[in-house]
Amino acid sequence: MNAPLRPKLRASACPHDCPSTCALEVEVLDDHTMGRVRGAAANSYTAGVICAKVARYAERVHNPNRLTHPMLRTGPKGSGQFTPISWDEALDRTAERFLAAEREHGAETIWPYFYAGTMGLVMRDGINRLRHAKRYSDQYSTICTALSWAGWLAGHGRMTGADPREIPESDCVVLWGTNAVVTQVNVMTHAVKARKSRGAPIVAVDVYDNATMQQADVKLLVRPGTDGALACGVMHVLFREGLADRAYLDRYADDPAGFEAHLRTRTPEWASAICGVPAAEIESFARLLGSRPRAFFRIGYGFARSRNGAVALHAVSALPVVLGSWQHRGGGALHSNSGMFGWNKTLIEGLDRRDAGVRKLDQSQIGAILTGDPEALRHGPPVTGLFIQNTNPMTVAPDQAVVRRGFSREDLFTVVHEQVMTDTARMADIVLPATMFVEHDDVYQAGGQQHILLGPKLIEPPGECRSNHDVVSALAQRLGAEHPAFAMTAREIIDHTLRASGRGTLAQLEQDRWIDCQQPFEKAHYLDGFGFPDGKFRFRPDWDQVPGVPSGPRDEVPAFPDHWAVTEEADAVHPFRLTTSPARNFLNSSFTETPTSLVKEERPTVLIRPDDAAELGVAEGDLVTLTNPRGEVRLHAKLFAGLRPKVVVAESIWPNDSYIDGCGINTLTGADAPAPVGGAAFHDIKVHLRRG
Ligand SMILES: Nc1nc2c(c(=O)[nH]1)N[C@H]1C(S)=C(S)[C@@H](COP(=O)(O)OP(=O)(O)OC[C@H]3O[C@@H](n4cnc5c(=O)[nH]c(N)nc54)[C@H](O)[C@@H]3O)O[C@H]1N2
Ligand SMILES: Nc1nc2c(c(=O)[nH]1)N[C@H]1C(S)=C(S)[C@@H](COP(=O)(O)OP(=O)(O)OC[C@H]3O[C@@H](n4cnc5c(=O)[nH]c(N)nc54)[C@H](O)[C@@H]3O)O[C@H]1N2
Ligand code: SF4
Ligand SMILES: [Mo]
Repeated sequence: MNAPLRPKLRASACPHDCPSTCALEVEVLDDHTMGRVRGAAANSYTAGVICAKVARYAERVHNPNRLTHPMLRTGPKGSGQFTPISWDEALDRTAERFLAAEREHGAETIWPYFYAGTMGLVMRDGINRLRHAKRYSDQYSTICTALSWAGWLAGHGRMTGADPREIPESDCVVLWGTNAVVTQVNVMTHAVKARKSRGAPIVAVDVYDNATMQQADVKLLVRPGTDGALACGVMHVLFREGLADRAYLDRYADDPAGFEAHLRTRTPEWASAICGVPAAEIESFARLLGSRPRAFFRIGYGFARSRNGAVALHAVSALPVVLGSWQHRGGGALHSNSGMFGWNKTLIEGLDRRDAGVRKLDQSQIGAILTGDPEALRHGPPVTGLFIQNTNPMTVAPDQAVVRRGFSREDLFTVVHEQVMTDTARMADIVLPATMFVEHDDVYQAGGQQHILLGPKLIEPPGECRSNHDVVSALAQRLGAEHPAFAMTAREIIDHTLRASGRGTLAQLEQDRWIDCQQPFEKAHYLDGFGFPDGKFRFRPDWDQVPGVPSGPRDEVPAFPDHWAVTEEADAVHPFRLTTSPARNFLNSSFTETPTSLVKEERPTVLIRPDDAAELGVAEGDLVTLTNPRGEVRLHAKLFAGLRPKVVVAESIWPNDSYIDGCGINTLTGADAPAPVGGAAFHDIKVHLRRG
């Protein structure tokens, strides 16, 4: 059991969609007011460190822009004209419209749409209970993890990895395609310990010299979408120079000889021509790894957000296998631990009411779906009712011009349950005010570490805000949806779920603050075998076995790790490649409403190399227009040398009206579903660039 906190400091967990899932200590000033937030020093992963944006969370909770009352649209869609109404009226109107739509088109015409604005299991996933009880259209969640998880599962067969608390025991820490300083700061806490105590170098692989690269000892700057080539070039050298662990491979991999033969033509020169990293740097990185097989690969999401992302992630995740890194404490890899927890979510999600015959619509294709694309609608009825919680698709979803057209449809009835007036809430017919994490009870599970944490209600919400669970339950009652959990409190659901999952009780968790679910070393390091019947890592995966809805021609996916040339390449008209990497002071589109984050991020910008800028006649601070077949975005130039030629980076997702013409960065991203199981290729974009 952990020591009790000082008075006024209460235990909580960060609810945001961040791999760190920090254990928090929140200062409670009175029943309605919170103060500072700190990281829990006693939690072995958080270790007292959290990001600056959550440390100042009071700014978000006590924000004058919070939504506090239900509202009805009075002006045209998107006009922002609303009038306050009562909860009863808001819920009655919603139920009336949804029931009428269901009578006309069938239940699949309603699409509950959600994502991970809160990672609390009850508040995030409870919407699925309403969905299943009503047989509303299902959601295939592709916007974040589909590409990378497919790549990991293809090789490992299980979504777990090495304990990140082993990083300090590592001889080399590789941060591949994750801007950890910005997106999951705790990784750095542990990585820096390895550097201090063992002289372990930190290696960063990214497309620009970001905050993490700037702290790294070895920087590998790649062109976007070419990580498969870099990984293969490195593995070629490992085999060629006898640095591959052949004894380990014979025991733990499916076809090391076939893979070695395949790599024979993947020389550092071949890789360099594709990824832009000089061949000499590829060779020395390979030798560094070969001399330090106790290497920890923290494999991020960023480099998988390309049309070849699943194959690239599989290729990178093959590296610690070739090195035999998994055999060592402090070695191996972590992408996500989300397969570790063994939850029984029947009650939360109403899985006992699920009808597998109901159509599943691709979250990332919300634009095509709302504009009536028959393929995207799986040849079913149009979507005429949307109920949205925890996500802001008008800003974050790809192919924004199409998304906007969809939301503008007069015959679409949209209900958005939100904390603040987002671009999506502005398109709603009814807006409902939501609680924030300190105002409701929930339980959280980490992705980038191994704890289950409790986030209890600490203060009263402002105005008439209600939690997701309360709103889902109130709607269920009016819609005739039946399930025992609609009549339970969030606390009862948490207690029941913990028990059903073999994780104790709510009372116990309340006392202990968190549960460390780390698997034993042998299992976490796959020393008892990878997640396939023969226990072997797959260099040659069977993509048909990877869970998810198939998309694209799977038979065209390369047999072995490789550079798969299906990215959106630059061409004569669009000579630049763009990535839309995350901003330090925002979290996706969250925190774009907090004053300090806004001041720190200043305004939407695009990073351009000085020589590229000079060629275009662009100077620091100039307005530039980025164009591609999907649309046009105008923002300001920032000259930045740490990029490969003809690569530009637009950090952060601002609200759409922060851009000169009101078109946000996702106007440029594509919503086509990459093979093998879909996903969103947010960093795989060709653009034309001009001054003005
Ligand atoms: N401050 C902050 N924190 C966040 C978020 C945020 O928006 N802001 N978002 C949260 C969410 S939802 C998630 S899923 C995680 C994601 O966190 P990460 O795993 O870090 O993934 P990304 O944010 O997509 O991108 C990480 C890095 O990948 C780089 N990248 C892009 N394309 C390529 C490529 O082709 N190759 C290589 N090697 N690198 C590439 C980007 O430039 C960026 O620096 O972070 C979470 N944490
Ligand atoms: N260009 C570009 N686009 C991207 C990305 C990128 O790297 N580049 N990253 C993508 C990724 S990885 C992701 S995960 C998505 C994320 O995109 P979103 O899922 O839309 O995440 P956020 O922008 O943080 O928006 C979450 C919303 O949920 C609301 N919210 C939070 N808690 C609650 C709650 O308890 N109840 C209710 N009702 N609402 C709540 C917040 O106020 C916020 O407006 O964006 C994707 N979009
Ligand atoms: S680092 Fe991530 S989990 Fe930790 S407080 Fe910040 S947003 Fe939350
Ligand atoms: Mo994400």
